[in-house]
Amino acid sequence: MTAPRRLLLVNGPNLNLLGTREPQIYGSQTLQDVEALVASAAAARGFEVRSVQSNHEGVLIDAIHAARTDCAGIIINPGGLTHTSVVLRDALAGVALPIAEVHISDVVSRESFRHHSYVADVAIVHVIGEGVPGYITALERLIDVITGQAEG
Ligand code: CA2
Repeated sequence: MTAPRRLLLVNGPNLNLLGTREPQIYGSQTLQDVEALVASAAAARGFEVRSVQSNHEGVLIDAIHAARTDCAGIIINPGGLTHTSVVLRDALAGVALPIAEVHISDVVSRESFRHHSYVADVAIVHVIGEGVPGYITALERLIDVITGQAEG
């Protein structure tokens, strides 16, 4: 069976507020902008994107499980769950798909509670502190991994 040319884009809690507050940290683009940018960049590489954002951990986990059967990889900004959630990490590890972890802000230069990621070691791609364009960097690197074009 050929691999599906579909990716799952996951945005975690509070990322529905993008573009409404804290533009100095998260920029002025909205979640809708992010989803459209990612879909457009993916289309240029021949992939489609299913996007989900939720403020509820279980909804995110169900979406990750569903990707197992029809997606080739997952791009995820887990929001604050990055620093707290073993269950989200277990879901990502459990689907055995290549994962790209994205953070808009430079978490390592912020509060110490943002320095640890439960997701980092189950992700193959990490893009941190590049703002919203970081989602595109993550997408390109993930597709390179999926299509075997990643540098060794
Ligand atoms: O930098 C990132 O992308 C984060 O994943 C964003 C999370 C934060 O908890 C992580 O440490 C780093 C927070 C998402 C909240 O997004 C907002 C956007 C606009 C206004 C308010 C919150």
